[in-house]
Amino acid sequence: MSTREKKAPSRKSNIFRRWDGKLTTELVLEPSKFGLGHVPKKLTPNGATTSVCGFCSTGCGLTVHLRDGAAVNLTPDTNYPVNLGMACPKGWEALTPLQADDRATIPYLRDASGKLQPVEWAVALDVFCKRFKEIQQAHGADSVAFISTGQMVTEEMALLGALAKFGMGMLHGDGNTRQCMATAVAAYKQSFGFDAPPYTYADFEESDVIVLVGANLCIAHPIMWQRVLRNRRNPKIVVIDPRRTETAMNATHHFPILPKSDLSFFYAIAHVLLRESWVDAAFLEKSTEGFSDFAAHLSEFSPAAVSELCGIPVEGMEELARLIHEGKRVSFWWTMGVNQSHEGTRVAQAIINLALMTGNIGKPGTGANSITGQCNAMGSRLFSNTTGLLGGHEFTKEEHRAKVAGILNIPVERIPTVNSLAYDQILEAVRTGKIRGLWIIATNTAHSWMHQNDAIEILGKLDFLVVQDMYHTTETAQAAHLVLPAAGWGEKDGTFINSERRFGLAKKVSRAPGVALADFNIFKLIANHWGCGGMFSQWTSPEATLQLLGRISKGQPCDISGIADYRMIDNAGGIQWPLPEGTPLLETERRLFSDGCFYHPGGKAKFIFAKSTPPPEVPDAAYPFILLTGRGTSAQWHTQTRTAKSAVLQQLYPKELYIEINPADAARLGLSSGQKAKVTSRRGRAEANVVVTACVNPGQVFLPMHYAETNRLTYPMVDPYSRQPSYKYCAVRVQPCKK
Ligand SMILES: Nc1nc2c(c(=O)[nH]1)N[C@H]1C(S)=C(S)[C@@H](COP(=O)(O)OP(=O)(O)OC[C@H]3O[C@@H](n4cnc5c(=O)[nH]c(N)nc54)[C@H](O)[C@@H]3O)O[C@H]1N2
Ligand SMILES: Nc1nc2c(c(=O)[nH]1)N[C@H]1C(S)=C(S)[C@@H](COP(=O)(O)OP(=O)(O)OC[C@H]3O[C@@H](n4cnc5c(=O)[nH]c(N)nc54)[C@H](O)[C@@H]3O)O[C@H]1N2
Ligand code: SF4
Ligand SMILES: [Mo]
Repeated sequence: MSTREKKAPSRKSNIFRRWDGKLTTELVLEPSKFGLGHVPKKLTPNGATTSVCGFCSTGCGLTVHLRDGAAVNLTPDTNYPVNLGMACPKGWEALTPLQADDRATIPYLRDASGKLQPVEWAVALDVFCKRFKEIQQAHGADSVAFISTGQMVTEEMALLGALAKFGMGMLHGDGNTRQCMATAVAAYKQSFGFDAPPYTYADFEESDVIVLVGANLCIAHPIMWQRVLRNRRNPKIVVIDPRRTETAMNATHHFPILPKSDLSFFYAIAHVLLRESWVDAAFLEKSTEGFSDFAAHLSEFSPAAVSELCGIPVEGMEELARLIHEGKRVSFWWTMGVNQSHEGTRVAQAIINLALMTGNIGKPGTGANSITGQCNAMGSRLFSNTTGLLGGHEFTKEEHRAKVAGILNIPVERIPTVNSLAYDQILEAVRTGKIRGLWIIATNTAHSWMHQNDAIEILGKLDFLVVQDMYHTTETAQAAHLVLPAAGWGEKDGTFINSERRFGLAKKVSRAPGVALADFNIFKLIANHWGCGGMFSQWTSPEATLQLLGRISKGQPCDISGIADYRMIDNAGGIQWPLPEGTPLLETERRLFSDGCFYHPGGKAKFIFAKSTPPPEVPDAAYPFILLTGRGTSAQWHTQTRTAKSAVLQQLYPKELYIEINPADAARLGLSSGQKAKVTSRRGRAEANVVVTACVNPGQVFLPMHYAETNRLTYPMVDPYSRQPSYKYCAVRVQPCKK
């Protein structure tokens, strides 16, 4: 290279038209000089780098356009195998929430008068360690616990879990993934022997019959829905959802099942398949066990016997069974309509059973497929050290503890031998005074937990509550004694694992405001301050951490020891687990179980089933409606700490809480659209704007979860196997508000 070439400016200007039509100038930069992150930025010719979205579990690839090394805007990545150039409104607007005025830019400590006051990091770290240590000394190591998230990068959640449990001696830590994916985890573990969603997104395109259960893809996973639309096989699209959702409107078949009647409904479908001998006997024999018991269980679930309970005519159930039989490739997908239920684990397994008995698994366009929620719910399930030991291991297995301790080079006694309490049990232990210190990271309990008034009261009992968040204004941060300011998506490096088990790389493309730090760095600082920093000497960077996790995962179903480094993930367009060391990465899309072998000893999947039980609170004369809750629009994310900060997104959703109610009910109550209604449950009340719509059936109403009021009403109950809350069923009363 000549001197002239070397000195030639490394920038080139270009004019780009943004998605909103505005023109913008992009500059091509040398990433090593101006790059903000530790990751070498894969430069595209126009001065941009790649990343993956930090909202939902679809895990879309984004092209982030840079100026002076920092993000100026973004566009969907046209080469990424997940989204193929598409993104939903949240993805397009992902950079905007980083600029919000209420970012936590410095730690805050509650002063004697009860006000949160800004303090230096040194003070925050001192108080953090002193208060938690005092509590542990007075009440035992397990009197302090943590609640983590599915929204940090894998490396951060792993470091948090290791620091809290191995370093600080906590026994109990759970995550908001409990609210979301715990049911799928429990169902897969019991049925397949490991928590393993088997599919790849290509299965949406390769199915003849796509069965969506309690999943509103058009709103919650819009880009997965785009993958459905790319299906060229003219598929039957079946939606099983009490509401006529946007997805149901676009389906070929909609079964508006009565809420929480799924278990009997799916047993009836299985009953018909068995009655007609529409089963895959060879697959049952080779790859499953327990089918004959299941077959006996099905005898009482004829369509006629359950039709009334499910609100679906006999012919409807017969038709669905026929569709499943006639479809060469049938895929079953479920989301929160199933997971959030008092008997969700068994419902998920009823769906799994349908795939098993018809041999619809391990082949293109098939599968019993749980769709995840948050960008890194899968990371939380396998690598957060909360419900399971790092890398899909078990705390209760001596050989697992020894293996992990050996690789981490820590004394094996530092690893707890018992499982954590679940989220609801941690809160219960706070209520009874057993847990007195709580560290909440990247979740907004005071808004998103069920029976909110009670949850807030419980948080108020804590001797010391630390909240680590991007914003100091969240409902939970407002209840904290100490707020630690965290960098968010786009301000740090690391990996997310999407719904189809794909590791994607998120990069630092923007500086965190003030003295906010990446969660990874906060955890490292705390480790040093606590006095256990030496245990984490191998955890030098997020990338080194992923390599460490790769070594830990060796030999597990989620083995990722073949992922060499971040560059490999970036260049490959993401990498699905498993990828054991030495395995060549030949394809961009892979599914599990193509050999018909599952993870139980013996390799067989199990048929698991149970009697159905009614939910604990059902409508009565005083509270005559069933309250359903869920996602409202594709522009709103959960408790709205991020999406409420974008003026563009604000145009796309109603500002205030609204309630959807059927025209017949509205007429009876004298309610019309635009009016305000009072919604009351035995636990709380809310005011909502009335939306009269036939999309909800008579006797049911729907409230979106994005408004804080909704969870004042919800009933505190969990599935017994997964301990996941059942957010989608309780009894409420609806009345016009007095003018
Ligand atoms: N825009 C947007 N997208 C998101 C999110 C977001 O906040 N905003 N969150 C992400 C997360 S974390 C998650 S977990 C997913 C959730 O994604 P989804 O589960 O698709 O969303 P929900 O609206 O919670 O629930 C889905 C449907 O379940 C139905 N349902 C309720 N009760 C029952 C029942 O008893 N049986 C059946 N069969 N269906 C029932 C509801 O009517 C609802 O339409 O979305 C992810 N994507
Ligand atoms: N009624 C009802 N309630 C529900 C549901 C429902 O369907 N109905 N769905 C449930 C489900 S599936 C879910 S997943 C939960 C979600 O519930 P939450 O997890 O409470 O919701 P989020 O608003 O996503 O909260 C994430 C928090 O993390 C912060 N954050 C984001 N990125 C980072 C980061 O990198 N570092 C740090 N430290 N903080 C960060 C955000 O500012 C925000 O405060 O809600 C559950 N609640
Ligand atoms: S679909 Fe999910 S991952 Fe894709 S852009 Fe939207 S929020 Fe991000
Ligand atoms: Mo979720």
